[in-house]
Amino acid sequence: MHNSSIRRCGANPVITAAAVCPTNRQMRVVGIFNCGGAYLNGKIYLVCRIAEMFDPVSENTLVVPCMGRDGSLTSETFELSDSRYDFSDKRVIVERRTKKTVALTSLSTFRLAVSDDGIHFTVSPAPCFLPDPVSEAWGTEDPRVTGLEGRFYLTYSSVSRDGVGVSLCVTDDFSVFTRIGMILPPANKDAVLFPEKIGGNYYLLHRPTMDCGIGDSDIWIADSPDLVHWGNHRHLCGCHTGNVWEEQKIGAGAPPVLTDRGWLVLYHGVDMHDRYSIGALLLDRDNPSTILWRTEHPVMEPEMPYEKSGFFSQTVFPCTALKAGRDIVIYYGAADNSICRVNIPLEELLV
Ligand code: MAN
Repeated sequence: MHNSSIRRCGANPVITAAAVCPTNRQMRVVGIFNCGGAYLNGKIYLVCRIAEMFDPVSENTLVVPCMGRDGSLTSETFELSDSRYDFSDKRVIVERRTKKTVALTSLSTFRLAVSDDGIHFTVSPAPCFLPDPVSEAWGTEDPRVTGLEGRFYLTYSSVSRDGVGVSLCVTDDFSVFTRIGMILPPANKDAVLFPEKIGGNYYLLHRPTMDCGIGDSDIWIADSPDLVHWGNHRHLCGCHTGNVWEEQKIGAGAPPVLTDRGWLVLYHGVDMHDRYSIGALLLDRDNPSTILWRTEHPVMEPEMPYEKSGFFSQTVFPCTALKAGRDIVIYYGAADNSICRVNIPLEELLV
């Protein structure tokens, strides 16, 4: 695919933290990024991940937000000089002895952004729903929206000290969100639902995270009779293709889009330097566990300043792909900071 076919929106980033008011006075919005979206009644609705932090009380301390058991916002304080912890990754605090993440530096929740033209968005002043105080005590992340049987289903990461699992929620109008619950236990994320049943079953792509030394963090496929009970799990595609840009791990990005040639799936691929690029897969329409085609080179890489530098630099992270005439419109998180838009002609993408 030619780089010239990729038309990043001239107004990028289309949504920045400046457009978002904090959840409360103690918090500061540090980013609005990975977002799941859909068309409804001529508008585009994006459910966006926002990340908020506390301002530092002193140069030597880090105060991190999390949900308390009673559902209120609470905090934990770390001394930056405390040698038990590694603060080198801006996103997490890691205990050196156990190599475990003991806290996230920010708390993520979801905000709705609405637009008539897909470029100018209004962001709601309150969260779509608050994280569950137990299974989401460290926040909710990376929503994907699938329009299915006239409703909109949200798959997202539920994060707590017990791990990261995949939860499901449903809305009819992007106003009231009803939780269905955790559908895949930790460690799992990057789950996307197919927008229709195939052969009488619902289908899901997901990404078990491997850290036991066997296997890789790859894309898997599962099916279900009721959207809640998932089984028939199969490994779909792996990160060890010999392509350096996706060598560390991969994960489904946006929910699959049905094309004349099959299901188009945009995914993210991560290299050994934590650089996130976008790849694409084509799956058989009637048997989506069959891969018809996969990109060898990334469809898109971090190239613009707003993609190369941010809260987590060198990151383009797609969670929405919508058909718009001959184009696929992708909304993606740029450097864990802002939301950007790019148009790619479908014909070019499938070459
Ligand atoms: C993980 C997730 C994403 C995030 C990237 C880059 O894959 O937490 O939300 O965008 O890391 O930080």
